[in-house]
Amino acid sequence: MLAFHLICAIFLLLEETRAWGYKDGILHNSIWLEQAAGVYHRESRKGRYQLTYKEAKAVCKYEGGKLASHAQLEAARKIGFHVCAAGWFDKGRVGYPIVKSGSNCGFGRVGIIDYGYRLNKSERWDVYCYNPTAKQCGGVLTDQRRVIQSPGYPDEYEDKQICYWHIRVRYGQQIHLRFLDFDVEDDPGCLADFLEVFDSYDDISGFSGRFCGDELPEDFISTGNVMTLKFLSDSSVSAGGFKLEYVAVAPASTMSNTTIATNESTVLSFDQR
Ligand SMILES: *[C@@H]1O[C@H](CO)[C@@H](O)[C@H](O)[C@H]1NC(C)=O
Ligand SMILES: *[C@@H]1O[C@H](CO)[C@@H](O)[C@H](O)[C@H]1NC(C)=O
Ligand SMILES: *[C@@H]1O[C@H](CO)[C@@H](O)[C@H](O)[C@H]1NC(C)=O
Ligand SMILES: [Ca+2]
Repeated sequence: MLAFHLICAIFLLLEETRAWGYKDGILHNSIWLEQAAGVYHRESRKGRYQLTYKEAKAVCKYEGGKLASHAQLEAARKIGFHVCAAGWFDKGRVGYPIVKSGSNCGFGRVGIIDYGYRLNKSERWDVYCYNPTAKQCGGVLTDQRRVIQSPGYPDEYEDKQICYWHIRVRYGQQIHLRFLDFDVEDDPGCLADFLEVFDSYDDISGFSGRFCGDELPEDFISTGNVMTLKFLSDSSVSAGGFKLEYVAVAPASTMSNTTIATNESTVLSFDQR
């Protein structure tokens, strides 16, 4: 009976995975590190659904937090924490918080989609941690203009950081990224520490570059209204970090082949928050 339930759960999960896609102009799938009320979502550095219960606990503990409780997850959900990826939370349970009902995530329901107590703690999922004092590292950014910097900047970043910034501007706009300062541990393949840019709302598609060293990367303009930045640092050797800025631009300004300079006149002045 248990095996049957497990097979059903896996089947539904696969169904959901297939159903992820564009809706209302943005990609609705996993949103890493969206943080609300001290609750945040982490996946393994190896990728999605790679953490056993023990590893999940270690991930939260490493950052000074602990597994989120059902009540903490629900409190975060009530203020908009919406993540379409199942993760471990307190007491060996697995689930995820859904705010907007949709057939592509949460089986049309809202609330904590709860897979319940898992007998097999070797199953691999993501994790939901609780740490009200966690430092800002990544997030979902919807402002028209925003400065993004490595954790702790202008101080050196710490080892073992993993940050995702998901940028989403208005439908029809594009995102113009400009680097202001850049210093990340240098190695030939950028295998140690790196910043990656994805022309997409996740880090699965749209890979557009991996950067390390101290050379300022060139400007980047997204094709759509979403972009993802991913920063990883390994377990040794830090550096000064980075600072960059993005600006939402009207598509017309990117139609020529020449790189546009960031110019106030291309910035749409509405929707400033
Ligand atoms: C527990 O889950 C893991 C990972 O899915 C699997 O390899 C293992 O066979 C499962 N163990 C039992 C007893 O079902
Ligand atoms: C723009 O760039 C593309 C690819 O780099 C090139 O094929 C095309 O000729 C360029 N167009 C103009 C107007 O320069
Ligand atoms: C921005 O663009 C406008 C019109 O193209 C131009 O007049 C202005 O000098 C530019 N400003 C900067 C700071 O480049
Ligand atoms: Ca390093």
